[in-house]
Amino acid sequence: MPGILRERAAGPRRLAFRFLADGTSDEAADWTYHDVYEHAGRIAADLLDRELTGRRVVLALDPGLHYIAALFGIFRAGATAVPSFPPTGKRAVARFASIVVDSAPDVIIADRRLESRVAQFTAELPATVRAPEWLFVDDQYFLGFLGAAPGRVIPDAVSDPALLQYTSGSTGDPKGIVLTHENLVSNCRALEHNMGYEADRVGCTWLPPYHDMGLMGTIMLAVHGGWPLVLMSPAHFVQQPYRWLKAITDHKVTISVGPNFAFDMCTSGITDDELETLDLSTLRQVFCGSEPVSRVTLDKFRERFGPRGYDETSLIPCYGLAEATLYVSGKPTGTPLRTERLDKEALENGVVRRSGEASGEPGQVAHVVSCGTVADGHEVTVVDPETLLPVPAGRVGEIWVSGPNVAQGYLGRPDLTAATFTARTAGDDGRTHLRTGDLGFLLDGELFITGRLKDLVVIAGRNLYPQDIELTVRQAHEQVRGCAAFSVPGEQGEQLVVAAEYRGTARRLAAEGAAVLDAVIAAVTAEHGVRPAVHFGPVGAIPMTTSGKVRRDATRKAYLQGTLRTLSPVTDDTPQAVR
Ligand code: 649
Repeated sequence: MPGILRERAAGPRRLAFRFLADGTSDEAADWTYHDVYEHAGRIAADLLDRELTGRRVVLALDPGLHYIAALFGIFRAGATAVPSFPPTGKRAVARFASIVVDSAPDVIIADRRLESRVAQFTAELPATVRAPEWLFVDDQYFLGFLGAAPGRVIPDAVSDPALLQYTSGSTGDPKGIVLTHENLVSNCRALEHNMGYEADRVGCTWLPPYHDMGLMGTIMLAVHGGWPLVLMSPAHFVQQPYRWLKAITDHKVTISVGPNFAFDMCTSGITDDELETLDLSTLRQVFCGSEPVSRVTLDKFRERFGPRGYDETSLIPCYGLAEATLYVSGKPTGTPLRTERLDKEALENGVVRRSGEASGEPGQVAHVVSCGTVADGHEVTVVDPETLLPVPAGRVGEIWVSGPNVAQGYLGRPDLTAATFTARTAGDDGRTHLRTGDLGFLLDGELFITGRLKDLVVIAGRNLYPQDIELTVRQAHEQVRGCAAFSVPGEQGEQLVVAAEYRGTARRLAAEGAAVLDAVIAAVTAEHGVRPAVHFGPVGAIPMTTSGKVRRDATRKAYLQGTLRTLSPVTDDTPQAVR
């Protein structure tokens, strides 16, 4: 990656990044590739002074141009970047600490405004951990340096670790995905194969720069392709989704991206007056991935924004995961959206059966949107997770991926790495595969995602780990014993449910129930930012495996069927919206 930036910087002075500092076009800051290269040189020189080639550097800056400079500075110094969010807020600090402990960096790069909080943060680290050094960055930091000779340039070693991505893994069990420069470049090439070449491409993103989609999907892709990218911070988008579409309008953006929930936010969160100011007719590619792509969402988005120039052919449902750097599949550019109407009950049993036009109540039909064709140079095999044999056509199974986007593994976790990244089918097709933990099927060479084997709970685009939530619940009140956290479909997307075992009689729960309920709701809301529905049952109500693991899927099924044993009347079973 650093070689590509060097090449771009040596070319004509063209716009690389435009950061909308306040989320609008009023405060736009522009950098050319040359600017990026020079600012990166300042960071690289600092890291080289500390002899950090081959070492790890946590990148915890706010979204913005400095983030990009620091990322490429780390690459230029030949160090491994560990992209993170800034450690502000209780939950973020705990998660940040777990990343620092796992990745053992020599340096953390953070905004100068965090300088006064370092002591507080360091107190969170276990005593056994060597405290990393902090490098604080602000505008001043770069002044006086620009124009000076950049630091030594380390030649690209393509198979060296470039980046550690902490997208997956709970706070109690972080997993750092090791990506090489080869992985990063391969991911860009695979996406470019899908996107094709366009001379006048302009991108726009508000995605967090510390996750796979914002980092490998937008920032690196723009540098690799050499086209300008308009950026704003995720907070500015979430506060006012209008800003995203206005930026597309103002800067004649041709390519953008968002998870399904972002399209929902736009449909319901933009006023008629705001709508009048939008022109989305320049958009030729809009990627939608990272959570299930809903036909209902896309229909509503088209109805609302079609009159403002949005053409649904530009929408690209796509699928990927950080363990495969990012990209696994996407709709080929220029083709119509494809949705299959399937028999819902058959699908739940793993069978893909088209539902006839006439037959079936609406509730018995599942509308599944195609996530397109598999990335160039890659292969997807759909495998029965029990027998490890590839499933016959027309069956749902676990999605296994092979190809150059597949990462090297999880840092310091050889067993888990072997099981996840180098799996072999029972028939052994001579290849190793990444087990994604996602369920889906292939139809006419297109990939459809239907569910997930792993228990991850995704609410409004946030990945919540059931084991983290369960820990919070068990600690919330002494009368809570076992518990299971899972999600169920609600009126406003997925809703979090906590099923908890209460150590006591129904009579006692009736007496103190409100206090226990409040304690659980308050703890989960404070720790995880989502208000759960809570179901209380007696001890033994939650299904367990013989080895004592919570069977979340069985608990969820029993809850939905109404067969989960209960201790009424304090159960608050009404799912609540995300706060
Ligand atoms: C998925 C990332 C897929 C993810 C994105 C291509 C400017 C504008 C646009 C642009 C460039 C500049 O969620 C992303 C490919 C973007 C090109 C942009 O181009 N990674 S993750 O590791 O955080 O989570 C992975 C899990 O999310 C779920 C699966 O469970 C997966 O294991 N997931 C999906 N579930 C259902 N349907 C989908 N389509 C899903 N995609 C991811």
